[in-house]
Amino acid sequence: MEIKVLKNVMMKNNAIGGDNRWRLKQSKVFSLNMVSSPGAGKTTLLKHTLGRLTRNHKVAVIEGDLYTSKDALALEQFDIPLIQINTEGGCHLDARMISTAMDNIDLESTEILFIENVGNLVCPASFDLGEDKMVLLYPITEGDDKPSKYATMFQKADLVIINKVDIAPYLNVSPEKAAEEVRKINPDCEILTLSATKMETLDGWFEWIEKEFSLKSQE
Ligand SMILES: Nc1nc2c(ncn2[C@@H]2O[C@H](COP(=O)(O)OP(=O)(O)OP(=O)(O)O)[C@@H](O)[C@H]2O)c(=O)[nH]1
Ligand SMILES: [Mg+2]
Repeated sequence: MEIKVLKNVMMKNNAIGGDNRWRLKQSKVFSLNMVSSPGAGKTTLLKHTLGRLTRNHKVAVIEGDLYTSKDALALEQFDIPLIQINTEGGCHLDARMISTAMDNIDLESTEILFIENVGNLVCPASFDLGEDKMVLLYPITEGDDKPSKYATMFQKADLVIINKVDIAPYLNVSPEKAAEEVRKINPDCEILTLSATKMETLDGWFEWIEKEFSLKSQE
């Protein structure tokens, strides 16, 4: 009985996720769902990313958080559409929340939409939001053995960003080993290694966004 209820919830979410994807495609918006465990560096990376991308792209952001608006406030300096969703304890964003947020964004005037999901390495994997790409931030500070332990999230990711590599020398962890572990779980995803706090390490990330944005524009 419980399994049936859960199935219904997932089916409904996936249907709305499909609608979201169609709306985004109609408006030629390239969308990214940024997922990770808490504190992995999503907002830090977004801040640097907006600093660069808003020079030549029309960007919008949907911020997901349990209770606060801290992450949205961290991005307030940018003159962009910025929607905060509070899940009030919910461990993930769902497609309906994104649909409602999208109602408040002029999609025709948007090229790239970033969605920062709630910090959680399990639940967001099951909820399609309608995004084009799922980007998983994997901070090396959590250890280089996490991909097999949280396999679903790693399997679903289109891009895995191994973050906080500046701290790796101080811990008993290896970014190379972490990348090997990611490959074992998801041989097809792209992998980048960087420090979200260091602008000089972000070129590969910016190139990946431009490449994927350009592919989306040609669809
Ligand atoms: N040393 C170092 N610190 C980092 C790096 N990236 C993020 N941090 C720090 O990690 C902490 C958490 O970063 P956030 O950007 O808030 O992480 P988040 O994923 O948005 O966190 P939640 O939204 O709470 O899940 C902050 O103190 C950042 O300065 C990095 O590459 N290197
Ligand atoms: Mg954040």
